[in-house]
Amino acid sequence: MLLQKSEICFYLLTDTSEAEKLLAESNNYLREARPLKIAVVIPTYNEKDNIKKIISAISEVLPQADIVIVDDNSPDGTGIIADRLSSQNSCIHLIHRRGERGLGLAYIDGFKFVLNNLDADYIFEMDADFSHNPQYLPIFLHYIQNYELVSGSRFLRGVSIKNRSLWRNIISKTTKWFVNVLTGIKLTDVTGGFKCFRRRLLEKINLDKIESKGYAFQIEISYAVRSIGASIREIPILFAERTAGASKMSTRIILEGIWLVLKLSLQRIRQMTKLL
Ligand SMILES: Nc1nc2c(ncn2[C@@H]2O[C@H](COP(=O)(O)OP(=O)(O)O)[C@@H](O)[C@H]2O)c(=O)[nH]1
Ligand SMILES: [Mg+2]
Repeated sequence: MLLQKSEICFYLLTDTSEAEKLLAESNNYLREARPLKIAVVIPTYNEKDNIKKIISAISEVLPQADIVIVDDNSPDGTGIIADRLSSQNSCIHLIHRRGERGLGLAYIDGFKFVLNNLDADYIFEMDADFSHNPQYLPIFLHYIQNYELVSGSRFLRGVSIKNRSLWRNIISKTTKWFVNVLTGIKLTDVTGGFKCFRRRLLEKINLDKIESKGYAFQIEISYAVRSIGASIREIPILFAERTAGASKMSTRIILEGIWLVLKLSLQRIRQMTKLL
């Protein structure tokens, strides 16, 4: 896959106008979003300064939403705060994970919980740190009516990331390009974590087969969705770097991502040669 001319133009340009336009538009879909049955799954690790605020912000937009917090026994007491909130509101659910921690492991437990215990038709994944603005939820729900997955993208028509250095954008965009070439996922944001799934799509994915424990989960689930041939719509989102707490990105997480991409590309080559 060669870089197209327009892609080169927009490769590093920060352009938040499309994402901001969508954010403003999202409010128009509030009325159609409110009767829908939805669940929002949020993995947390040391988010004591964000947890209460993010739950309130989601409930303000969509008061009917079930919110599933999947906490990995956070040392800062995030789980204790979430416990208190869930005892006061039956829409807030808390999964206390024990043992090995990881964003991927948390999402798998969260999705299984929703499928087994809640009647949500639309299931979101999003971060606790306000990098994903809950005001976007109605517009995701608008688009999901015609697709099986709606994925928020930071790299659709320019880079819509606030407060991030140029070099991090270079690394992110280059990584995404390689992942797409090697795995054939073909999304502008393969590691994005703001997504809305139709329930039927999540039911079709064999969650027990997903092996990524960390952030590589986002690539692996995107690959699984593509393999099923599900319909995907990407929409531009404004991604703001967190202002409270710290990122949990680590070398181990990056290495797991590289290993996964190599594995998926081999798998893809094997499938392609079988077809010949
Ligand atoms: N349960 C759980 N959540 C995690 C873990 N690592 C990160 N998270 C959560 O995943 C979301 C994204 O993580 P973050 O550190 O902000 O990633 P970044 O935005 O890429 O720097 C946040 O809500 C984190 O609290 C983990 O090991 N376990
Ligand atoms: Mg973050």
